[in-house]
Amino acid sequence: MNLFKEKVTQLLAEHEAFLSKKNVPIEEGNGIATRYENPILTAAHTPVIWRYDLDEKTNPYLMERIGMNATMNSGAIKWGDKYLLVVRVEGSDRKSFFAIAESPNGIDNFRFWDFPITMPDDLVPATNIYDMRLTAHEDGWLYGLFCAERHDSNAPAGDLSSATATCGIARTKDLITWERLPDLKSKSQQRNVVLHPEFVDGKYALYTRPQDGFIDAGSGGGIGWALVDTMDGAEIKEEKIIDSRFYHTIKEVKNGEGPHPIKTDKGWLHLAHGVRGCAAGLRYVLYMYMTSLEDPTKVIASPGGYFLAPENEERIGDVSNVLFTNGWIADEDGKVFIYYASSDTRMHVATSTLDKLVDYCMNTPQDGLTTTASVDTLKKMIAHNLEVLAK
Ligand code: BGC
Ligand code: BMA
Repeated sequence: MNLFKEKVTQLLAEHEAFLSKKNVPIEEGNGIATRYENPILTAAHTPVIWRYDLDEKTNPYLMERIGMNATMNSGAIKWGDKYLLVVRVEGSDRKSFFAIAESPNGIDNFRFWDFPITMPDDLVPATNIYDMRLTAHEDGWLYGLFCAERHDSNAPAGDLSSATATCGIARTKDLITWERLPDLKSKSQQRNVVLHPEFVDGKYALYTRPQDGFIDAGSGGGIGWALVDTMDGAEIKEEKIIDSRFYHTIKEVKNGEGPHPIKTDKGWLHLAHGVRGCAAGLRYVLYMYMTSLEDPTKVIASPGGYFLAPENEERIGDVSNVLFTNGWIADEDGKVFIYYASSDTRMHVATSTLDKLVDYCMNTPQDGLTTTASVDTLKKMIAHNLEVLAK
């Protein structure tokens, strides 16, 4: 074997060993969800055949030719007996694209399929697309809703940063061939739009996030809800806020639905992100809530505070102090795999169960919105515990 071939063989073998590493749960925690020792996907997990030209003639120094910067905000679905993520991969050129990574157990051994997703861009081309929410809808299609970002054509000359956010829509039956549908029509900009898995009153139901500008939620009061007649030319005519933002909470500045909610016998279980501002910039944490099975616009449980916030290495990355989620999987046995990204850099998994998460939502005290209310809640718990311990 020549030296180049040897180097390629070694590169592939080292990558394979890296992908095969076992992930182990971190045992200490808060009893609600279990984190794992290693991120499940990083830029280094992207295939060698994406990054290196393996031809000695065109790459004699065996250098990376296409840089990968990050793997983050991934949609998730159980596909047969495999755990699939539609990963937001970001190249070193700052373009995000979707690629599928597959694991046999949901916690390690994630491997990317050879080719990224070819997303048709035939209607109104976008500059960047990201953060896909997957929904296997009862109409038989698997939908992917994502953010389509374009330079704002009304921006003054020289302003190369103003952009618009719109909800892109595509559907597939096999995750390989995607049909692009027209972007969602809405009076406001939209990011974090999610398709509810069931028809409601014979219509498609969307969780929305109206926003005044590209970054600012502004007068958009929180997570919204809209019914549309079709997904092929979907248009929001009426939108109602179902999960509002409040002053001095973890979702003061913005909030957005994560993946679509999971149906339980106690109600729809929701996972979302909440954002607040601070001197260090925006801080993104995850929170949960539940809505009624009879009326999915009615919030029936709203545990106070965050469910997961950035910890340790999760705090640091390209956009630090961010946890973001747009994918989870509930197995038949009730185990839940929560896929979240940290600091727009890497993907992690946390596991729990439907029973625990419903208990968490139903029995965690609500945010009383003031210090006095929080201290009252705390005092009740302490007094009760002292009674219990004295028995
Ligand atoms: C980035 C997103 C981000 C958004 C708002 C986009 O350009 O790609 O990750 O959420 O800006 O900050
Ligand atoms: C956004 C999201 C994510 C990202 C986050 C932090 O608004 O839609 O794409 O993780 O900001 O940059």
